[in-house]
Amino acid sequence: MSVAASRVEPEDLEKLKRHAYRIRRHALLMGEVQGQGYVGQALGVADVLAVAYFRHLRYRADDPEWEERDRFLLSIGHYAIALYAALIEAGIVAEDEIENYGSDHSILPMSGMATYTPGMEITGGSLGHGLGIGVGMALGLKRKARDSFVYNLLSDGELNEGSTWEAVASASHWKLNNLIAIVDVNDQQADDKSSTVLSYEPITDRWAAFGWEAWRVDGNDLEALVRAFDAAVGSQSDKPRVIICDTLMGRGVPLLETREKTHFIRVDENEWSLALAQLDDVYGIK
Ligand SMILES: Cc1ncc(C[n+]2csc(CCOP(=O)(O)OP(=O)(O)O)c2C)c(N)n1
Ligand SMILES: [Mg+2]
Repeated sequence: MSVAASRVEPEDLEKLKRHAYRIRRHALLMGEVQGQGYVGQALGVADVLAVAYFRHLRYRADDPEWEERDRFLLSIGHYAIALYAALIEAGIVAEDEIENYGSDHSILPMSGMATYTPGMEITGGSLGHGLGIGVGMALGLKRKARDSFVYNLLSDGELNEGSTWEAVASASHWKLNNLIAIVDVNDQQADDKSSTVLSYEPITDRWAAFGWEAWRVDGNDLEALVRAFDAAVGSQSDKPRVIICDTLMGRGVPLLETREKTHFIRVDENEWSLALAQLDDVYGIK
């Protein structure tokens, strides 16, 4: 679908850029606590999360269960570090929780769990269930005549799951125009490149054939993301919406962008400060 129409103000982009930088920084600081983790994914989706949390999502930082909030479902439990970084940036989780990341009794466990963390709507470690839960939530909200949106961030690996496609079919059947799927296409999964394990192209046409409005953008281009999100949220159609985001794992930290096999990374102790310095460099921060 075309996304050319909406105008993006330069000051809005600057604001989003700052949030995306800080989301990346929070994620690196959490990664450093454990010395390893799904940091590449967090850096990859930081721009997507910045646009979601700082342009569109309705929430109250001091009342994460506010009934009229939009729901953001993370089905990829291993991406929790990415969502924590956004929740910290949004003021839903306190910044000083960073130092407890992944430790026993922390509210920030390495895999996302709804009962542990404010703002974490679902427990998502078993892949392929987020969109199905999203369908149920979106249907429920419609039946209660609420105007909240349900977002689900899912991964290209989750497109291998039959349950995802059942949810895709159900969403258009029920005309869930309050459901917005966001697919992180980083062409990576645990064992290999996603496109090698099971090809997913033509990805936009596949979703469209199931009755979704579909946009595909460079998921590390804030302006393109803003246009796609604005179009998806603003559409008047009765269809569910999907924004397919091509992202680069490790984005913003050159030493991690170029690392082989980035699904789960270990970073040497002395490399964390280098990674933070590279991030500052990329953003022109002294
Ligand atoms: C149902 C299920 N099968 C397998 C796994 C093991 N697993 C954890 S992460 C992962 C990779 C999934 O692909 P993707 O989310 O695209 O990986 P990434 O982009 O983070 O490398 C797998 C297979 C799981 N958590 N749940
Ligand atoms: Mg992937």
